[in-house]
Amino acid sequence: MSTRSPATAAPSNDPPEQTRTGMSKAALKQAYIDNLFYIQGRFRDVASTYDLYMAAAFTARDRMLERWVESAQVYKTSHARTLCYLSAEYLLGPQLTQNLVNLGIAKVARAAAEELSVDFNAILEEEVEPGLGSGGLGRLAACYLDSLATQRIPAIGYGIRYEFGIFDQVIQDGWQVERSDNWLRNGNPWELPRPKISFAVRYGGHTEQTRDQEGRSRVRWVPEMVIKGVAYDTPILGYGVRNANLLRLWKSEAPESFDFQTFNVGDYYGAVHAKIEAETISKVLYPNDEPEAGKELRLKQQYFFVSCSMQDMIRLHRNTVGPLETIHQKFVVQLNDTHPALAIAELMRLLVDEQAMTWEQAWSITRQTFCYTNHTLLPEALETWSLALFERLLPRHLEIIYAINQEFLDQVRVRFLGDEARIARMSLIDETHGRRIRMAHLAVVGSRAVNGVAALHSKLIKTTIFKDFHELAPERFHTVTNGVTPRRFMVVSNPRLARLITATCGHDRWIGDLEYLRDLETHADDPVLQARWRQVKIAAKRDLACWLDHHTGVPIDPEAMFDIQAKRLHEYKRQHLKVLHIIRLYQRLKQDPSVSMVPRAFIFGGKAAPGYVMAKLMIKLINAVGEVINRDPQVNGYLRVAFMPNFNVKNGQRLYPAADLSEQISLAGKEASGTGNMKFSMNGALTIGTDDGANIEIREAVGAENFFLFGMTAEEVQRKQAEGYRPWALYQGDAELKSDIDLISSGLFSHGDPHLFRPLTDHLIHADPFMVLADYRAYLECQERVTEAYAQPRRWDRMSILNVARMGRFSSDRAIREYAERIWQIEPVVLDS
Ligand code: F58
Repeated sequence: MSTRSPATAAPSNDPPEQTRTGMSKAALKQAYIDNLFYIQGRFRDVASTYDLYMAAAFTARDRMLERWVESAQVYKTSHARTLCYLSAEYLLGPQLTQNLVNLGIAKVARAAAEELSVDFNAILEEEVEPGLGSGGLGRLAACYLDSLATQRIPAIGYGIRYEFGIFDQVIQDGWQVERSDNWLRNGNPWELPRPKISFAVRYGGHTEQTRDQEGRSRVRWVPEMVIKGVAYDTPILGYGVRNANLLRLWKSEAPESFDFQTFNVGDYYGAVHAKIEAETISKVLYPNDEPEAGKELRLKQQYFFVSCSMQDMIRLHRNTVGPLETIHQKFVVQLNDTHPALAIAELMRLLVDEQAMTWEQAWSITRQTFCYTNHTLLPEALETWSLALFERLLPRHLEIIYAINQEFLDQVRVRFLGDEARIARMSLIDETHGRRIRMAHLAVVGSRAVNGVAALHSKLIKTTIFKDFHELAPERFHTVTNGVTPRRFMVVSNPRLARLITATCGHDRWIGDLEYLRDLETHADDPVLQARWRQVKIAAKRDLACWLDHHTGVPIDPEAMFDIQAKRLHEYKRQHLKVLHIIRLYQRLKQDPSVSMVPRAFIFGGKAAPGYVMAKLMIKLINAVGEVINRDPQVNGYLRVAFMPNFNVKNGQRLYPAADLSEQISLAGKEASGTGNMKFSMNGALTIGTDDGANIEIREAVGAENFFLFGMTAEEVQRKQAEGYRPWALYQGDAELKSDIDLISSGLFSHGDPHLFRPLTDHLIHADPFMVLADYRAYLECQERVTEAYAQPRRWDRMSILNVARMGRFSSDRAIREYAERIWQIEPVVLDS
């Protein structure tokens, strides 16, 4: 391409009005060159990879906008009932391929780019992902956006446009080091700023009692600080439909008036400070899954985005339907965990204080509007806010919460006469840990539906953290097992497998309706399919091995079994149980070098919260064990250990297709659902897992004979803990276990330093809150069964094919249909094509 005129890039037979958004290869080529010229200001021959990426993104976006505008119009004129999904996190991952797939032009766009001598894989590598989430919860929100559009449910996702998303993880000397994620530095082609859609958000100050013109008593909030939230919109396409929904993220800014006011009285530095303070609110995502301790900025963030979102919802309702009394008929608000639960108090404030509605009517509307999903049972992860902090930042909301609480506890009193202990347990205010607001209780009391994210989890919330609430109103409790989108986690991340499935089934209907994967079942024993299945897997393993070699320097044989654990680092997820298994195999080989073993590559990925010392030590341990094993010629023909740095959506997409074995080994009762378990299984990995979260349902779906189950059940865990768990006795009673732990303490993995891993080994031996030692033996035995199965390739292939064939239930499309029918009562809106 040496042309100097962007308009002559390719002869086109399309009518002129089609070339801007046409889908033919010629139209795409023309659009690509036009976008390169008119948006990036570049000719093809001087364009950088980044310019080429941006041109490709804008070419896709132009085509998305057409569907988006059409959807907005149809939703508006049909007065469609709409879902507002409130989530503090959206872990979107790279957008380009996903959008091309959902536009139905992935193949032709690649061909068009290649005809322009663009290396498509290189531009995909150039893409920076919006890491606006830290783990499963944020990624679930992104999967649900995809499925909401695909299921034609009118929806708006509301959240925060963090300037810095989840940190980038680099590994230095085996330790995690955090680097800030400046994902916006080169611009974001997928978003549209909406400077005119902005709302004031207030903080601090005090409240005053006043009277309105009719003499009714009212509350006026006199804030100390006012900032502005500005909307940034990202279109979200459905697959196989024309529907497109909206992700609206709020950025915090200083309102000009505020800024100038201070400036005019001569306080220049004060004005600048106020501006910085305002902008700080949407600056950075909190990566912690550690206990919250007075994180003022985080509370500010939560209020910031729910206030903007509730104000926007009211504005939209006014623009379309009208009377506020019907807002709960137009909108349902789904709270993704408790982080947006303040929306309940904020809607009350807006309706009562600003719209002059009576408390009773406002409460009735609010109670019919919200639904709440719980994602954790871990007591330390349940959000609470200190009353003092809350009062200082949100004095009016505290009054509202008190009023809600009083009314609620009065009901409880009447229902359970004299049961004061119950009142204390159910109160929105925890008086036992220095007066704190229990956000989960606010979410339950203010919602008409509460759900857990897997069957076991939903059962457990009803018998533990929400037992009293369940006794009060059992009909409000539901379960919706999580799901993941097969577009991203199969079609985008594993195109080879997607092609093989389509060829085998004779159709690609499975992409839009994952139950069609069942068509694979009858082929599970077909040797031809099995051979191809194996080729697809080995090709993905080769890709991953190459990437890992390049990024970690650990060479891995693609013929080895790829045994992968990729998820946030946390003691309850028990990466250290996996490490003990590796050490056992290592010791076995060292003691008897003639022992024959199926070669395994142990691959880990995951970030630790920056303040979670034990999780960071676990990363160091994995790398330290890897260092010793990988360079020991006596064992490294059989064992390799690699830690993939910076596990995020993009890197996850390299792992799922390449896994033979998926490690889902949390202590039973602790993992609410898990979604990585689904992603691995959909890509043909077999699972070794505990009786926990969605593992249980995956096992039921794929068949017990196609799943490696081990360890205690949640009930056994509870029983053992009640009886008094003594890890020390287990350590003393199992010679192999003792020698594995002792090897860590010996300093072998720490250049002779016996102290480095002491906090970890001591904690295991003396406390072991997640019962690693109790499941150790069962885990090793189960791994023996894995080895045995892997040594029989045809059996393994059959199991792998059946796993994929039976994963239909774990599509996020199914989950969204369940929410829409059972919880939201929202009908799909079909757009004519
Ligand atoms: C996860 N929670 C659950 N929280 O642990 C997992 O079992 C479940 O599959 C998933 O939600 C989706 O339901 C989770 O990812 C967070 O990331 C929080 C974000 C905010 C800070 C505290 C952790």
